Amino acid sequence: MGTAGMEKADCLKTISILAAIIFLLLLFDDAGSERLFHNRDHSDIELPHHPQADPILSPEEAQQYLVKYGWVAPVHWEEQTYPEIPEFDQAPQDVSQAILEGQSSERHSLNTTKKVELNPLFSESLKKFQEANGLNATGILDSATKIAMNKPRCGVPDHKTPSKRGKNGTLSLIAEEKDSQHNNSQMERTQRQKRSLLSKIVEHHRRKRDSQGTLGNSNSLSFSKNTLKWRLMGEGYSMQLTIEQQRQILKKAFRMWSEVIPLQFVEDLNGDDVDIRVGFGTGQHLGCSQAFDGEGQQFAHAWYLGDIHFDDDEHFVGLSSEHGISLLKVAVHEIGHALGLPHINRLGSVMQPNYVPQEGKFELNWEDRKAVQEKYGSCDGSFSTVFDWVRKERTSRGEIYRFNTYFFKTGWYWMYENNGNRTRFGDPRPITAGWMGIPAKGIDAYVHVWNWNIDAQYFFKGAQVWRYDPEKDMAFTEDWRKKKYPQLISEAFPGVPNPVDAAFFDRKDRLIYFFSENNVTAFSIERNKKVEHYPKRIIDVFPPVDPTDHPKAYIDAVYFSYTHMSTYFIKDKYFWKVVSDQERQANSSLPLNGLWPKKKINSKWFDICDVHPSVLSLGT
Ligand SMILES: [Ca+2]
Ligand SMILES: [Ca+2]
Ligand SMILES: [Zn+2]
Ligand SMILES: [Zn+2]
Repeated sequence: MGTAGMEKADCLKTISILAAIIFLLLLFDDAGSERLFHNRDHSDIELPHHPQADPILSPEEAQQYLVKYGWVAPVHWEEQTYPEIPEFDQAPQDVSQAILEGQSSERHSLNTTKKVELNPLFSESLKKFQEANGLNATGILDSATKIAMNKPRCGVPDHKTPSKRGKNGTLSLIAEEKDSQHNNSQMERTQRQKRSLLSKIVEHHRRKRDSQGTLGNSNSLSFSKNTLKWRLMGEGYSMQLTIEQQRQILKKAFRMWSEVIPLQFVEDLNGDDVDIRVGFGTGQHLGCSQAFDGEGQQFAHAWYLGDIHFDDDEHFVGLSSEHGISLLKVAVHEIGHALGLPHINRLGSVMQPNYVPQEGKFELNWEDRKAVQEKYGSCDGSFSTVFDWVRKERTSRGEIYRFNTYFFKTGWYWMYENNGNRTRFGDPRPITAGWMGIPAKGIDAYVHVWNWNIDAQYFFKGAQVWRYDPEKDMAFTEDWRKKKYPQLISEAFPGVPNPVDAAFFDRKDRLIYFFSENNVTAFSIERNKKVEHYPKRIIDVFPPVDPTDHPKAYIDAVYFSYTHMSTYFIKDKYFWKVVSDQERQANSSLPLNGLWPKKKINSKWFDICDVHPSVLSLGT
């Protein structure tokens, strides 16, 4: 058969297939087209529904931007929680006008005519903006500056007057409420004239709501509590993600802050005393004084200890998506404002005013942590067991040892990354999630016996001891010597009293030291028996350098740190470092095994924070 014949055959085949398709389409007329329609992803028809933010192109528009975000003069942002709601549904131009009211008369006149005169400060404030954004500080509105101004950004001004709320970073709204009643006069005076009836109603409701939450129950419901309640408001759901997704992302965002400060957040679905209200909206939204601007530019805004709003004209995406704006990242940023943080113009900070797409895992960086800890302090907990977990790793260059420090407390544990001086993101986790076969909570002590011929890890609780198998990453039920676990401490370590408060293996004298109440018992691994003349008083074996400063009894944990090459005694929120050999060589008057005066645990190990039990399982 020639090529012509082939073509003819193919052609006939195609025609018959087409005919069959047409027949099928006719047959399933309605159902077919319906199905086709529903299978589309709708992205082409959904996009035009979102009004677009007006681009900033002219010097007048640039000036409005600079005024709005506080580059001309700091903005009284917190004081405008619910100020004047425009009676006409006007959008962003109105905002800068509202901001300018009560300020200098020349600036007040800016927006009264359509053609805006440029403020003499325009060029100066533009320079500041350019400098902060890493641009040439020319004071001229060039294209690079326009691009910077049109980037997605947070609606909270970059420069605002300091908030009067929550002095010293303590969340005391009772004090604040009282304070604002006394101190209200000045703020009230400036705001009174411009307050419309509608805004008065909103304000009234807010005050009522606040007083129910804080004053209503006298002192018991103060904001000085360390658990804050938040809610995704029913009238403010996003149209883009499922409600479940929205709540999960918000939970995770709140949890990220609670991992670094002694504050916990809990979602409250129906109580009256919610502290932080979260909602999505477009344009004029949720009774808010600040209108959103359509798709682009402003994506959200928030108030200190108040509300958080997201612009639902933005394309928000969930946890795993690469396109659009990550709701998690924006939520973490806005919660930062709700906690009182300003913008931080540093690469890597979550408090940068502009949205930076996320590459890889997203965490609070050092600046974010330090900034929020300046307000709320650092976490200082006590721990039941602390140890370095050393594991062997086979690499192409041979065997190496890696270690991290673990802090156990009740049923939770944190892994501490000594290199970064911080806990792992997503901690604490339940003990059961990381350590198989040992008790789920209340571990008394851990010992790593590590010698030229022994390498064994033990966990202690009550009268029993578990041996852990690092190869299988679970507790032995029977080790290679056919010993069954858990064992009684009295059988595994004859002569050692139980329960133990703490224990550690000293690699120099190859003895395990077991601590119980005010006594310590040394145990020889090689001879498998208690060292003679023990137990002794802890204070005699580990004497204080300063006689007035010693933990004496009921030690929480003792551990040797490979990072610091030192042994530490830990009790309550303090640690005592054991005098090292080098220190004794330099100063012979120091006692052998002496304990230096105590220091706070959180002065050496940072950000070991509790999170609320309701979000414990969210850790990744
Ligand atoms: Ca927007
Ligand atoms: Ca302990
Ligand atoms: Zn912001
Ligand atoms: Zn709003």
